[in-house]
Amino acid sequence: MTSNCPPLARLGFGFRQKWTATPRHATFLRMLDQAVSDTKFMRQALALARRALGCTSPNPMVGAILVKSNRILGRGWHHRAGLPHAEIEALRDAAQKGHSTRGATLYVTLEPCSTHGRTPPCTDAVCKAGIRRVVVAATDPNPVHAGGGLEILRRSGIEVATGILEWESNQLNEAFNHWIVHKTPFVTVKAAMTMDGKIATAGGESKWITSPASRQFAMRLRRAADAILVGVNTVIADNPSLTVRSSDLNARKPLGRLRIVLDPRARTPLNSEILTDAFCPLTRVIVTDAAPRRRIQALEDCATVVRAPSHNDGIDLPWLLQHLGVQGITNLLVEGGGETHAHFLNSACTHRVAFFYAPKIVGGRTARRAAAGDGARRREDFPILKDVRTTRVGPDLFYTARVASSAQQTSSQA
Ligand code: AOF
Ligand code: ZN
Repeated sequence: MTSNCPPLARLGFGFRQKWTATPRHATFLRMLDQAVSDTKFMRQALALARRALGCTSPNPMVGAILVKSNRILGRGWHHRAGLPHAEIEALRDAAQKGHSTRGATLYVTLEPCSTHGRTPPCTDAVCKAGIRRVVVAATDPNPVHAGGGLEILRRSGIEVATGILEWESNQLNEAFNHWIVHKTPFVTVKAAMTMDGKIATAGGESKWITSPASRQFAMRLRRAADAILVGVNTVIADNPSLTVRSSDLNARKPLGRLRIVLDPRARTPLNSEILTDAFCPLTRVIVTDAAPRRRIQALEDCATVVRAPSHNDGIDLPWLLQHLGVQGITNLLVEGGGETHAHFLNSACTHRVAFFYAPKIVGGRTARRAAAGDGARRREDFPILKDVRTTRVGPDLFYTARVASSAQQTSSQA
């Protein structure tokens, strides 16, 4: 076989000379060619999945593409829980365009479902459509599927390949993947701070530490979240609206998200944004037995009040996470202040941190810190971060990492 080694050429290697391949080389080239096009189409399927960012909860974001002879027949993505899954959307798209899917390859970012949920099993539709090959990025961690869909497809004679851009797919559905197994939300602690870890000046000024670019970037975190949580001191100090606003939404209205205030003694001011704006039906104030009854009654006129068990004068966070998980909250964004961050970080209730660092230094003893509280007393007690990623956002640094648990657990695992 004489060729220009097309897969390598597509990867950007410029082979000018003709190349004579043995049969083994030819097989290797075919495999390489397939790996390159699998990655290319899966990347496109992931881009489709991302279109529904913040819309599919408690379902995952999933994209699908149907391909025959290197030509795309149909595209689809899961728009919202209760609506058809990505594979069904792609099959419909192909049918609408008059394409036969017999013998086609399906690229899908998550293993096709195999049981009846809000919608029928996708494995049935894939088999009926005469698909020859299914390429999957990640298996579905949902215990009712978890590899079962792949097994059904294989038993029906369909060739199945898995693990193409698996990390990217798992990253996209990090919150769903946690919630579907643990039934509690995936918790991200987000803070915008100076290089010395201050979220406000000594005078309490917090607007604006980070750049407009970072604040826009942070809106994507809000958009991906099902609920945004703050402590009552943040409501008193900053009067935030906790809505999703975006420059690409331009003239469009802000989007509402569930807004949660940790307020053991029911101190949320009745004239605060979150109790008076158009989204107040989305506000939940979490109180404990320490809250005066009259304050609770006043809050109940504006929002939903949830009575939670207390722990060390605060809210029992594991209880709260279970309460939210039952309600289908898969992705919780904790946005301040320092005491609330510390509470989440020190009670092993945080899975990811998302920290924005502005190139500024406030200094001083009284400026508000990103993680306040008493701090860890022993080396074994502080949370350790792993899988660190950093990105420049305008003049700022965006730092995100998974919480690996406490130092003690991490060293004993090592
Ligand atoms: C797929 N493709 O696009 C999605 C899947 O209640 P249902 O019927 O919508 O099923 C929800 C479950 O299906 C969800 O928990 C997850 O395991 C899977 N999501 N599967 O084949 C899709 N969104
Ligand atoms: Zn499905």
